[in-house]
Amino acid sequence: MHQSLSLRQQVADIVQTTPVFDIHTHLYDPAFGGLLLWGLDELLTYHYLVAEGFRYFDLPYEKFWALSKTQQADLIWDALFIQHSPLSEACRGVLTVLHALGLDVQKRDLPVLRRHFAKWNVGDFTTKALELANVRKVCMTNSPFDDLERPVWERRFVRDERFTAALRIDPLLVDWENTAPKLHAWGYDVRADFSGQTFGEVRRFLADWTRRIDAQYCMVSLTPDFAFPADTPTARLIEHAILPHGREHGQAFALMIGVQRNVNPQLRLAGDSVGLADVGAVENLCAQFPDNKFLCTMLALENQHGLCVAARKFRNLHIFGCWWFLNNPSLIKDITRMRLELLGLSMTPQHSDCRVLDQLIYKWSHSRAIIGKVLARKYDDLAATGWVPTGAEIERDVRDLFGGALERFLKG
Ligand code: RAT
Ligand code: ZN
Repeated sequence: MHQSLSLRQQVADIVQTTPVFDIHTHLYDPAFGGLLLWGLDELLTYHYLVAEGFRYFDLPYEKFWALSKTQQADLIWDALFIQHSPLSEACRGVLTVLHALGLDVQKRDLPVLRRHFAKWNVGDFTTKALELANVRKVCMTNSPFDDLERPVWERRFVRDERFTAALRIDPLLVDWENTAPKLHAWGYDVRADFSGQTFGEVRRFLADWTRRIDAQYCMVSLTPDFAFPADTPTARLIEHAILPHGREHGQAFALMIGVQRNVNPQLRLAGDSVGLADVGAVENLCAQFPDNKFLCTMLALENQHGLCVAARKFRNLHIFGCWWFLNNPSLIKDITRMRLELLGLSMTPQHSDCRVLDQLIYKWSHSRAIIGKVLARKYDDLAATGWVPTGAEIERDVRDLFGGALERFLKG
């Protein structure tokens, strides 16, 4: 019993002190200026909280959107923190951040809390957030189709090495009709009907952007009805452009599957929902293209077991994260335990999906606590057989879970 208690403490300590590579976020290198969101009003207007706020607000959607960010934050604070206790995971996250920054949340004094943030500059705050979260590196989500982001890449800038890039290509795969003319305007000889040099030219576009941003992987989010093989522009582009590009550049393709976009457009960014996807599509990709590497996360809880089983069948598949509506303690616990039981350490249990820098602090503090407990139980089970892990073995394993296994997968 005594040994088991100290083993648990040892695992908890190692999980706390091992730095993380956060493999999917919506944060930006500070060189992107205003695109890197941070501070209290951004925290309060996170789209997870906007969705929760509207459960209580008694005002039309347009009225909310017409308000300034500060006014929106005021409304959310009042509805979700003052009028009701902030029990949801996204609400609790705001409090974890404030507490970690040494602020007194007990007074429930929003103006005082705001004044604290006014003292920071973005450079120092970036370092502070990364330190408090114990994150060594974050991967951004970088879209050449984003009109605010693209010019920054085109101008070029000195990279902050704590921020790596991922090439995000949703419009290319899910809106070919409107994207083909854009590529054409940018000098790529593509045709809407895929004739001529279209696939080669899409590959040239992918190669140009891979080089320009030094993309660690190429990524897309897809609806639950994603099918492969299929006679759709999405499937054709994947087969004839994305995957040949991936093989040529040794670049993995990350699929985030199961988001139903805009089920309530009036909620804007907060208006997406979830649907059950077909794990078979991912298995088909892995089987048909063994020389490609795939990363995958799925949004529906009901898909998690099937996805684990798929990863057991295909070593070119690395599964990651408890994405979005799954990023809740109860679900992280169950999903992580199941993944350890089915896949051992050959997966990445969590990414943060942060949109606001400060969120790194809570997302990793909350996830670390759960992953640590789940892992400690697993080592306890081993210890009961007489196989007691050494400190070095636990450190090695946690490094793998916190980005090391993924880095090896991407390089391999
Ligand atoms: O989690 C989120 O913030 C979502 O809005 C999405 O950005 C999702 O993570 C995605 O990458 O599509
Ligand atoms: Zn995301």
